[in-house]
Amino acid sequence: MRRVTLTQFLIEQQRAGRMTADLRLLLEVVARAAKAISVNVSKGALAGLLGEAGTDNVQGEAQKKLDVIANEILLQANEWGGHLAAMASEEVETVHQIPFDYPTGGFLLLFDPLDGSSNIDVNISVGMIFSVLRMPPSEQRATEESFMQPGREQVAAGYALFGPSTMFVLTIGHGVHAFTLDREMGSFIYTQPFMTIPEETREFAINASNARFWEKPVQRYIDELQQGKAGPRGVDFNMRWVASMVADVHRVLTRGGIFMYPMDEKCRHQGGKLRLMYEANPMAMLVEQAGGAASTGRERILDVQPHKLHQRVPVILGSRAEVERVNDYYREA
Ligand code: P6P
Repeated sequence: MRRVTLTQFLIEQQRAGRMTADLRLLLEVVARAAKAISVNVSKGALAGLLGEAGTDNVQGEAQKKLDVIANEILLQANEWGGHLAAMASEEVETVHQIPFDYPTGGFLLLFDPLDGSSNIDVNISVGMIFSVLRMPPSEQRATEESFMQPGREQVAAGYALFGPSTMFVLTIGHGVHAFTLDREMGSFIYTQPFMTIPEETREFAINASNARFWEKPVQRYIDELQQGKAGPRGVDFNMRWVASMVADVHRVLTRGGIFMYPMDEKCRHQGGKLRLMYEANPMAMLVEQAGGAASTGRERILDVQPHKLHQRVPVILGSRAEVERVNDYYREA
């Protein structure tokens, strides 16, 4: 089979009129930054990059050195290209403006530069998540308000998964496509066209230690899964929880399943655990493009109207039949 690189794939998408040259440049630059992050992540202890950076991010979380490095790689890689109006990062409290001596463009880039970073020190897969919005044409200079667009407005979304292999998975609204890094060539090779989530599943992902804090519909749903054959579902289910959203969602995209970080009493005061703009929204676009569904339990994630850059939401995503069952339990509650 002919090896198709990410560059060739993107050029073909542009020739087919599915993207502009600026969006192609943006995705190429993000993918190149993902390779640089992969090099740093894979050095691990050899580079003395593990452990705390001694600083806290806007979430008040202790920043790992690699969080800081990944954030800087993405900011510096994307500043000069002339394709962006501004950027937003989980690691930065406010909008990151393009330096005045660089040209600006029509896209807004949002990212979580290293998600699941608590797993780094124990050598478990971590990832980078990104989302692309259009800069509102009526605005001259990007502000936080420019980013306050529901996820259905995204023009592209994706992630890099730093696991046994490094993968780059993206959608521009025409299916989900996966690429695997060939480290010898330094190219992302097209390995999974049109990823599709199976309708039915036998696998669920949730942090079960929070069970006593979940809302009743989630407690009802998980209880039925755990009853297995003897319960109302009539089949046994399996559970996985990597505690790295990119790894868990990639498994769902690859072999089906449902991923849940629902509202619970511990995170209710924050509106949820996971962030809307650069975790839930990009993953929701990918999952819907792969035939699945993504909900807060009460509404479609891509319809949530954002009010703050770092706001959080409950996340229930994956095999459509399972997400719709959870939605039904919320409606019946
Ligand atoms: P918990 C990682 O910190 C993260 O944001 C997601 O990647 C992951 O799904 C979740 O939090 C894990 O949360 O409570 O299980 O540690």
